[in-house]
Amino acid sequence: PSPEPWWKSAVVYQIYPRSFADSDGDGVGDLRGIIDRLDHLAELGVDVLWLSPVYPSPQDDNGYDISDYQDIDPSFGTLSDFDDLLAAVHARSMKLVMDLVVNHTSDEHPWFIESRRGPDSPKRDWYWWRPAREGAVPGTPGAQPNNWRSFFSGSAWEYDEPGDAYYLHLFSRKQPDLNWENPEVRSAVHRMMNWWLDRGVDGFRMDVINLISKDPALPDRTHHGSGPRIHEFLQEMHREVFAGRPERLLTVGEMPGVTVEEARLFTDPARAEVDMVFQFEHVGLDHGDGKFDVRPLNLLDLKASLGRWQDGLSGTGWNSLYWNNHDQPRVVSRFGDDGPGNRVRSATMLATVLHLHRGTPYVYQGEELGMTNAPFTSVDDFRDIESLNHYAEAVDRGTDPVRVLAGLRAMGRDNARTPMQWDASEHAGFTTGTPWIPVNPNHTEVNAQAAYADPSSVFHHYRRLIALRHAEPVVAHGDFTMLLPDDPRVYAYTRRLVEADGTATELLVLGNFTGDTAEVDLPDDGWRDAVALIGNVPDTEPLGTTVTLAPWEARVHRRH
Ligand code: ISL
Repeated sequence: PSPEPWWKSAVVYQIYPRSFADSDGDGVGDLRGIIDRLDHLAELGVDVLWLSPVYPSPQDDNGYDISDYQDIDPSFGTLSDFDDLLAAVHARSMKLVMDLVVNHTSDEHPWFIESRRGPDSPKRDWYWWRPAREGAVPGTPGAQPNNWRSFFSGSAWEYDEPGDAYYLHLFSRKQPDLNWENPEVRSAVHRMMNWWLDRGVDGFRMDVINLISKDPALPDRTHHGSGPRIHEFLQEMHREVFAGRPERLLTVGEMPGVTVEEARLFTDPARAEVDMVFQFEHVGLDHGDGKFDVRPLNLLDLKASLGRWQDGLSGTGWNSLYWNNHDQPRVVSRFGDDGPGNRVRSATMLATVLHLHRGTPYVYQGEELGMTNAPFTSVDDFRDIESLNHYAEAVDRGTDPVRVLAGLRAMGRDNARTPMQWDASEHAGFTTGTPWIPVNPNHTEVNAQAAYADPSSVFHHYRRLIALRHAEPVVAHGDFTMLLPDDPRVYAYTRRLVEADGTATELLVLGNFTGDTAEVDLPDDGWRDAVALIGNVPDTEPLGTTVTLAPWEARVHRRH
């Protein structure tokens, strides 16, 4: 049998370069800043860095609108800085994964500038151009080619007068969608990917990759999802880019709306599509009816959802595990308690419960410090295009601005985008200039320097979790069994691996998702002598058949 791929026992760390570390005082993080902070990541023990986009971009969507795929934006540095970063990462035995944003380009990309010239442009068909609806006056309300809505509010169609046609943009109007039906588009993307891999990068995180295939008839509908040729496109990409390479790379496809049944197909190694996907089910459980509407998380829903993904991909596919990224609110504020009394305890409980699942964990910058949501007070505090567009549209529709703001405060993407909190100094050690978005005032307490000095900090807990994955094969490779699916307070499961010599190793993972003491009955009394491997409460009682968990307590025990 072929050996397990390395990324099954790896932990990935996501860097949002804008907000990580600024080396030149312009208030925006950069590549040199990352190089200066690599010790932090090596100390944490992560195996892979994923960089959010650093390519030239008008920054309409913080770099997810790319105007040149094969260079570095001057605000982040140069290609030679990039090569230095890559060498420094490799010198520490870490890997580097790039963000691949190819559902759309910037409207300032030369491909789109050319395409926009008119119907005779040789690149006209590289994007989705369509006339107004039959009988409608172009450019007037309701004349759009179909009813598709942009993820960033409003119609997904923008009327372009020079060519008297609309172009499709599932995100901002500065992010026109590429037409993957056109084979020239696909081979241009493959060439670009090969260029980065030849440069030495170790894989790609693929932005909204399930959206690249669209039904060419573009029928009216309410949801965007995977189109009819998605599997074909990914298999072709695998052949053209990954198959011929001697080294094993990492690919993870971000796929809004993907179901576990689809994910099983996407991640089945025999189909050669992607190694794993980012699914959205578990981060949608606390959404209300409208965008950014919040409702409290029901733990039973979370267990049912993550448990279904564990079962659904077992034996065939592979899960990615995440609480946070640059699009999601901070998990300690969302599913934990970010007040001073419980912040560390709940952040470490959440980390433990996530990292002990079967799959590859992703840590988003600042998560390892227990960074919290930002105390935004007015709409002027937000920078994110999705948040600003939504606010304008909702208020325009007559929604109470106070209510819209409350939603943004809880769910808005800028919560995750405030600068990394390195120390207690004025701008948290992020920059000597004025940060592009203010640092969270709690950086005076919540920061890396303070965390290093405190053995019970969130940082050291993440470090121990990552070390545990590297040391204990059952963490990466064991089977998963959910326990107590109907307990509304405690998340409980086991992992089990039969080693080559026939001995079985089993882990028991318990996490109290409440601020109250919680008691649970274990399914058997064979955990009595189980070794405590990691936990977030000192001097706990040994396990009996009944366990009493302190508020937000997490523990992991091992037996043979
Ligand atoms: O963010 C969302 C809703 O709040 C998702 O529905 C959406 O699918 C997600 O934003 C997609 O994310 C990726 O592509 C976007 C970019 O803005 C995000 O930052 C990126 O992660 C467009 O490139």
